[in-house]
Formats: sequence, C-alpha cells, structure tokens
Amino acid sequence: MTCATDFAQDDATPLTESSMAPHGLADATSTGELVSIPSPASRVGNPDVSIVLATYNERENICDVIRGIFEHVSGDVEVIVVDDDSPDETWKLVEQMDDERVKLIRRVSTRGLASAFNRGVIESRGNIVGWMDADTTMPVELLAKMIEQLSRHDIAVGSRYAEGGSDSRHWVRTFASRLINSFAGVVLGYGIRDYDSGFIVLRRSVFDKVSIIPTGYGAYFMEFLFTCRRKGLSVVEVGYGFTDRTKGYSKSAPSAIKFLWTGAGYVTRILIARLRHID
Ligand SMILES: Nc1nc2c(ncn2[C@@H]2O[C@H](COP(=O)(O)OP(=O)(O)OP(=O)(O)O)[C@@H](O)[C@H]2O)c(=O)[nH]1
Ligand SMILES: [Mg+2]
Repeated sequence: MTCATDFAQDDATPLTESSMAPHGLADATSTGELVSIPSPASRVGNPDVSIVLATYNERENICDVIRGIFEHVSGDVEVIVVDDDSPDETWKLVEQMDDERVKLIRRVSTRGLASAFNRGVIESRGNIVGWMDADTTMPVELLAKMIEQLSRHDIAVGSRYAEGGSDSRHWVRTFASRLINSFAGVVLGYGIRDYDSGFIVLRRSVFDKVSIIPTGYGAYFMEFLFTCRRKGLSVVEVGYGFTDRTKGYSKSAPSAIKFLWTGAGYVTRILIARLRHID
C-alpha cells in the first residue's frame, strides 16, 4: 500500500536501518532516531522553501498535504516530515513516496509537537522556512500568499481571526481559542489576533534572533511570536478559513479532559512567556 492507492493498514515489515534508504542515506542516531535524507548527489544547492510537517497518526492526510505543498508553492521546495513513530505508520507512507524533495525524520524515542517542529527547522535548508499541521485544516493554497508577504515582512502567519479569516469548528473550540487569544493579547501584547495559529512562514534570518523553545504542545507558538515582536521583527497575519479535520483524530482535544488540560497548558505558557521576558 502506498499513498498512490488507498489508506488501508497493510502488514508492513518493521522499518530497519537498511530499509530506510529509498533514495539516499539512512542514519540511526544514538537515540534510535531514523532519518531518511536524499542523497547528496540528487540535490544540488539549497531549496528556496522548506516546509516542516509534524505528524502523529496522520496516514489519511499526510500524502495530500505533501502533494498540495508541491502543487501550490513555486520554486525549489523541500518538505520535512517529523513523525514520532506513529503507530499507524504515517512515516511509512512518507517513505514510500520516494520523493527526493521529501525528508523524513522518524523519532522513535521522543514525542512532542514543539520539539518536532524545532527538529524540522534545524534540518531545514531553505531561505524561507515554514511549518503547519498535517491534518488538512490549514490550506496549502495559502502558502503562496503568505510567502509573498515576506518581501515586506519577516514573518507571515496564517490567521483564523484576522481580516478574511474564519473558524468553522464546533463553537466550544472556537470560543476556547478566542478566549486564549484574548488572554494572550492582554498578557503578551495586542497586534496579533491568532497567537496560537501554528501556521507560519518566515525568513531564515529570523532564527538569527529567535529560537523555538521546544517544549510542550502548541503553546510554544505564542511565545515564539511574542519573542519575535520583542526583537523588532515584523509579523503580518494572512486570513484564511479554518475548517475542522475530516480525517484522523485530534491530539489536542480527543476528549474533554485532554481539551481542558491543553487549554490549561496554553494559559500557563502565556504567563511563563511573559515572566521569562521581564527585563
Ligand atoms: N511529531 C509529532 N506530531 C504531532 C504530535 N502531536 C500532534 N502532532 C501533529 O501536529 C499537528 C497538530 O495536531 P492535531 O491533532 O491536529 O491537533 P490540533 O490541531 O490541536 O487539533 P485538531 O486540528 O482539532 O485535530 C498534526 O499534524 C499532528 O499529527 C506529536 O506528539 N509529535
Ligand atoms: Mg490540527
């Protein structure tokens, strides 16, 4: 079974270091991490754009998202997938795409959203770097418009709450998200409407000034934007219509308790971000 056919689970053989090299080098690190990297001969120079996707059990979505990125972003583009050894073998579908523009990092002993994006960013080589969810809720079509904004700004954020944006999820989730964003506005400063967007492209030079603090779930994003603004970087929001995922399951809100726990994590991180930056 590959991305080209259907998404039924196959009885695949477990990945081994040697089976991990469809188009290049395979590397097993001391942490047991497996990295599939296009062979140097197949890539000359750096890509223009790197888009990082963090995945955990996204086998029904991952291929559409990757294909969509290549379809809608022009120039030399690389996609970096950081998968935390998904039990549904998302990583295997990526591997089977056998596309030299796609780099797969399968972390077998680490789990976490912020650290996954950070890892992808470290591996990226594009002058423009971006990251987004791999659940089709964030439209790949918006990437070109966001990238366009980088001629005038350092950072472009896909925004549900800026002009032209909308959020069509269940009202409880939209309400919670708006509440957290309002709180973030009060504590971290107004001017950003979608602090926890998680959908971003930026100039590589941003990383000369700001790093992702790679702990926790999606709340890292608010602290990242907050620090970027404090360092004088310009952030623009590009509105888009956010739709709920249609395939797979939510990792932040699979149950009411997890939803509340995630929300509490956001509130705590907003306060920590503010305290960390008292000077
Ligand atoms: N590598 C990695 N990716 C993760 C992890 N948790 C979630 N993800 C991915 O991060 C993205 C966001 O997760 P979602 O499940 O969509 O969470 P959410 O966006 O808060 O919730 P919904 O969109 O409502 O489902 C998706 O692409 C997930 O597959 C993780 O622990 N490790
Ligand atoms: Mg999502």
